[in-house]
Order: sequence, then C-alpha cells, then structure tokens
Amino acid sequence: MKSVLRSEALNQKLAQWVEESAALMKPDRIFWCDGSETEYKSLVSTMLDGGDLVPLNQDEYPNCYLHRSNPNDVARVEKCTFICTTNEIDAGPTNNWMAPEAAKAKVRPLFEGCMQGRTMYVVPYVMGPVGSPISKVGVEITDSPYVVASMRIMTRMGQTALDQLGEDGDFVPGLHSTGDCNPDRRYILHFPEERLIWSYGSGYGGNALLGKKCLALRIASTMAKDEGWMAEHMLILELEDPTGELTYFAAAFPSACGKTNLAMLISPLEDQGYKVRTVGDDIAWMEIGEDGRLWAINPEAGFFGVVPGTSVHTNPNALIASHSNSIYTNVALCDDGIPWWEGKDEEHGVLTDWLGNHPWDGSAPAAHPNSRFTAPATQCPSISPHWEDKCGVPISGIIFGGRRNKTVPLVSEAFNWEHGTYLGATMASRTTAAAEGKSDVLRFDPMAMLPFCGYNMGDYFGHWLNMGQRISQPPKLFFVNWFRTGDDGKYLWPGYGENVRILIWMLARMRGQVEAQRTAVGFVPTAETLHMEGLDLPNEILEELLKVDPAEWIAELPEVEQHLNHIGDRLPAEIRQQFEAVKVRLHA
Ligand code: OXD
Ligand code: MN
Repeated sequence: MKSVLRSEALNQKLAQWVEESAALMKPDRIFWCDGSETEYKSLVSTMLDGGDLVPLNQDEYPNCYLHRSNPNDVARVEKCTFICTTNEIDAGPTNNWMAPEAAKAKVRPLFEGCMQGRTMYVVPYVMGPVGSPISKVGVEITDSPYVVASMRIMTRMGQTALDQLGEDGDFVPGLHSTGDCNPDRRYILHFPEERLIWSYGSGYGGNALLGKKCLALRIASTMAKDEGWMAEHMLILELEDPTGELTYFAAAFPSACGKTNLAMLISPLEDQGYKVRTVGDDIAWMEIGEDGRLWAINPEAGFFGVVPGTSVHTNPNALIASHSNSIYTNVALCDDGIPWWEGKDEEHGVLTDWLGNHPWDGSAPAAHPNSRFTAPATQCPSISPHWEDKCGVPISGIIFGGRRNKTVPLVSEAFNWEHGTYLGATMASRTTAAAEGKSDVLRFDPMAMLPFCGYNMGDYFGHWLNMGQRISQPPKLFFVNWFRTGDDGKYLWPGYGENVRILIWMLARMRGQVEAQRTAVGFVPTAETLHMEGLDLPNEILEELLKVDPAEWIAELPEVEQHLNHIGDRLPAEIRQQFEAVKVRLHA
C-alpha cells in the first residue's frame, strides 16, 4: 500500500484514524486531498476515463459534468439511516436506532477489505467560513471520486482544513465506502456520543457527502444541544430595505418545498429598494452572540439543489450558479450536451434520459425527480457579501413553513418564542421525492428536522425552549404557507419573487410598524397591511389566503395530538400546554 500524498503537520488523531481505516478497508492507494484546482482536474479526468462522468457541452456549460448514479441509489434512505446511542431513548421515537457496538459489529465486516483495488481518499474539510469560531472540521475517508469532487464544491476542502485543524485540533471522522451499492447492505450510521459517522453502500449525496446531512445536521444537532447552540435545517437570507438596512431571516421547510428558491428569490420590488440576497439554502448553525442576538453561519460552500422545476421563471439565480464548474447528477441530456429536466421550460431535441437510455421514450420522467446540481455558492448572483462573515449574520426572524393546500394562512406570527416552538414542532407537509417512501401524504416534520435530528425529538423541542430562555434578543417566529389552493386546486398565491412581500410584512412587525389580527393560531395580517402594489391579486383571493377557519383547525387537532403523543415521555410540558391553549382558543 502506498500513500500518494502525505500531509505535513499531521494531527495525531487523524494519522491514527487514517491508518486504522486503511488497515480495515485495505485500499491499493491512499490519497490525501489538498483541494487544489490541479487535483480537481485530475479527479475529473479519471472519472471521465472511467465513465463516472460525462462532459456537458463545454461551450455552454464550462467545466460542468453529468454523473449518473446507480439507479437503485438516487435519494436519502431513511430506513437505512441510524442514530446509534447507548440508550435507545436518546435516539427517540423518530429515529432508527442501533446500539453502537451492535451497529459496528454489523457493519464493520462490510468495510473489511472493501477498498481492495481502489483508492482511499482522505478528504479534510471545514464546515463554515474558514477561521470562524462557529466552524467545525470534518474528515471524510471515501473510495468515491464523485464524493471527493462534490465535497470540493460543497465544503472548504483540503489543505485549508488541515491548516484549521492543526496538530491538536479535533474533527468529526466520517468513513464512507460505496461498497457494492447493494440496497440490502446500505447503512448510514451516526454515533453522536462519539461524534463519528459510518456510511456504507450508497454514493448518493445525502448519504455520501458526509459533511452535509450527517455532520452539519445529525451530529451537529447533538453537539449544539450539548454546547448550547443550534444546528438547523434552514436557509439564511438577507433582506435589504430602502434605507439600506440589512435584516436576516432563517427559514425551515421540509425537503423540496422551495427552500433554494426562497433563498435565491429575485425581488420584484428592487426598484423600490427591497433586495434579497442569499447566505445559505439548506443549513444554519446559530449561536448566541455577545449582544444577546442569534448569529448564523451557513456551514456549506455550495448548493446541492433539486434540479427539476428550476427555470428562468422559478429560480434564475440557481441556473446561473450551476452554469459552470458544477456537477449534475441524474439529469437528462440533449444530443448537443445540454442538460435537460422537467420544468426547465426550454425546447429540447432527442434526449438521453437519466438512466442513459437513448432516445428517451417519454414513458417516465427524463430527469430523475430528485436529480441534483452541485454548484459553488460563490457563483450565485444573489450571494450576499456577508455570506462568509466569520461571526455570522444576526437573525431577526425565523420562518417555518410547509406545503398545505388548505387551512394554514399565507403567514402568521407566533405570540412568543414558546408558541413559535410549538408551531415548528407541529409543522406538517406533504412528502416529496427527496426522501424515499410514500409520496404525497401529509406528514409531520418538526422544524423540517424529522430526518435530520440526531437525538430524541422531545429533547430537541426542550433545547429550543431552553434557547428561548437564553436569547435575550430573540428573533420573531413566523409560519408561512405558499401552497394554499382554491376550490379549483390552483395555488392562490403566486409565490417565488412575490414572497418578498411577506418578508416585508415581517420586517414591519419586527419594527412595530403594523397592527395584525390576533387569531387563535397567531397574529395574521389584515389584507391592507400587506405591500401589494404592483401585484394584481383580487382582494377576495387575499382574504382567502389569510383566512383562519377554527373549524378546519379543530378538525386537525386529533392528528396533532397523535403526533405529540408519538414524541413520547420526553415531550416538554410546555409543548403540551401550547397544544391545550390552542385548543381553548379555537373553541372560544
Ligand atoms: C436535501 C434534503 O437534500 O433536505 O437538502 O433532502
Ligand atoms: Mn435539505
């Protein structure tokens, strides 16, 4: 076994772990990634030679490539995802659980010798701006060059991370092998007590790019609870008002509910001075600052966005961000090398579908519904100049939301932090293609963290309540629903860029500039307090969007109660009290 590249200032814990991993997996070579451009080019050329990547049209999409994953490996797999805590109760009723030693005994044999004939890449990376006190170092060991190339886009990868780690620094180790990519031998294991990740048998982003969901959410959520900060499944955006003042929002929506679109929205009110910029589209790490406010960083350096539905109408910024230096996974391809997907709103000739069938016969989607672009954040035209601020950005509003065709108004404001925590804890949406399982059923997804909370969900709600006690200048909490439909099933609200109008209302509420109606479920705007200039929306529609019908809410209470009961004994009493209080208000 020979090492291609060795790092200079070697951290002892890292050296030892790399050695142990190599002894276990027996790779032919060990390659320490430095994150350089030259290294990236050579990885790409190896993948092109091996058929792992297909070049896109290099005139139109410079340095962009298509990767076709194994067709059995196209999404996160919750049934293969485990939280391995000593006591089952610490993983809680919403996670799959295995005892740590049992999990290792089961999966270690799969890792044994799994890299024979392959290269073992050592991928050091930083989650968060380099040098930020909120950032964390991770190291992923993987046998997938696709993972290495993707990690270079999604994180600050290579020598930078080794420098930040130093000789004595700590890091989260993550072991990954695509193995034989057999769905029956696929395990995404998290050991939150040990801060360790093992992922075997999948090459799909969410299962294999260990910095993202595994470290930045599941492991980090546990660290955050233990250390008094927050790791959330939230976008971060910046709203500039006509005076030039910047206000930051963090927002949680279940997967594929338009987080990336909201984070990158183009304000139709730019000429009036309202501009929106992007800080992050998926994950927020938030700490209490010395000023008592909540400060957030985006731990990622790129976007791993859902492609279908992305067009010049829905998200031009995402199209530009992913037009160069990006990797596409499981999209369709035109004969001239231009990528294509459903909802692209562009003509196409003969297509090769995401499975490589040529010509595409139209009997199934040409691009996989969960096909993705992996694009550098710096290429996004709306990226905020503050997106890499080491201290983060101060969050004034936290937004929850779901995909609800009925009942839930366009926007409401929580009465206080506890009530807002209850709103997040009971948020529900329809399932989508980003997670395997049944599509299109209503499921509760507290704070959009159901698949990502690394510990007991009841304790997680408790942590939210504790944070509320400790933040002296807490953000206001809001709930939005862009997806209400009329009797004809059509969306009532235009969404996309027009969502800035809702942010403007939130801003006015933060500044105490507008009154709102106190309803049983929160403060809801009156139609005349929304900034509707330039949007031709009949008043009846707006009234319908803002309507709170107690009968509809009462009808859902049993489902909410069942959801809370499912959380079990660790559900904080305050959440139960919030539920009882809503019930009383609805019946009043
Ligand atoms: C994602 C997800 O990939 O939430 O971001 O599923
Ligand atoms: Mn996500």
